[in-house]
Amino acid sequence: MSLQLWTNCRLATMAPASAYAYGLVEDGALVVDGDTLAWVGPRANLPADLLSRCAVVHDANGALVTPGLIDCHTHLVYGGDRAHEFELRLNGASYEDIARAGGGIASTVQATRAASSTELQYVSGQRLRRLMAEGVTTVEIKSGYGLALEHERKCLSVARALGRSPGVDVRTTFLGAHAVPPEFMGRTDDYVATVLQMLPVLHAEGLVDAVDGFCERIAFSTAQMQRVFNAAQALGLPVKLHAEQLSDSGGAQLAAQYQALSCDHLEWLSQEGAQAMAGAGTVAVLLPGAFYFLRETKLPPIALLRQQAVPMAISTDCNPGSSPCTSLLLMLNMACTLFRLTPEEALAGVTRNAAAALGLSDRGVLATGLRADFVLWAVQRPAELSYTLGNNPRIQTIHKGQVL
Ligand code: DI6
Ligand code: FE
Repeated sequence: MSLQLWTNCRLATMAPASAYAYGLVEDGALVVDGDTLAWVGPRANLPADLLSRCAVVHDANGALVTPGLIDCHTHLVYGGDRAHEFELRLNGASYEDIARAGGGIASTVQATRAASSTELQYVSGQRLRRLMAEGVTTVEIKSGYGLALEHERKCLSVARALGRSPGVDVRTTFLGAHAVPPEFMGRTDDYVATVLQMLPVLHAEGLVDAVDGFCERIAFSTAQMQRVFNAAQALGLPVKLHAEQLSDSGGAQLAAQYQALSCDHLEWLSQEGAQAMAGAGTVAVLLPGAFYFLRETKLPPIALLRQQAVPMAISTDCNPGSSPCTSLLLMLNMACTLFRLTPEEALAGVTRNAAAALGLSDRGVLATGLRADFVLWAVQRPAELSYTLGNNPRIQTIHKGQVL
């Protein structure tokens, strides 16, 4: 079988055990067999028999090559927008005030319910293409703006349909426990019972890869999330949690009891929460776009996460209310400037650790046997990807061995 060779590359492999920052291989080469990396290393070490089987040779001209970027936390399927609430906030209302007054997530639920699949697919596809333009090859998409069976199904089906577009993989997450819809106002436990009914139906239709919830005083309590997690566990589905975003609810400890793939946001994470996450191997997904857009001042406890060796991922949180953002490169910059991550931690956060946050062990690192998802960048140093704002140095994306 014929192979493809990429040569004359600087490889930021992101290999965890490398002696070099970013797992860097100067003057590297990659051999691709179908959709898989058949060999990764210094060009000088490329075995001659492998080289002789390479029918196609791509000269990268010294470009930096990273794993395909992974945006591991998005809500990108939604209708409408929340520009008006942005104005209200600039006139003094808080995000929580607006949510309590029936706006916020509820207003996007109304617009999403009113939108057809075709309309949702069009607007969401545009958002997805903006992420892909910056080298994203895997995206997680949550439901959570339908909040009723037919509308959650519509959103998850749109996410699955987007995942059939060339050049990208989509992982779907059921976020029925995102907010209490208007028809259940004041009856949160009844709505949780409805979530428990929706989950097995949507799972049986092949629409759910993981289950998430919003554990917060304006959303669901730990006791309510426990009911949702029990239902997920019964179906063998992994869980995630929006935890400690606006207050410390102890959501991280609960999620860790269920071996959650990730806890996300975490501005108010406690020492006990971080320890529980470390013990369970749960990834901390940090969302600097939401921190920025809501003008939060409480920083996620980065030193604590480092001390507990909790892996950190970075994501856009693409959503209309708290992070209307479709630039993962901008999130790299904000992770460094706002959260003081190093550029190497930030890049690991959108590659290796983002893969772990989705439970995917076949990508996120450039290594033999893993998926041939990678990006060529016109930069000298990997830190340039975090350093600039509004610059897109992507040259080429390769997804499953196919040049886009
Ligand atoms: N936390 C968030 O930041 C988003 N969802 C969540 O649970 C915000 C969603 C929205 O405001 O529409
Ligand atoms: Fe979110």
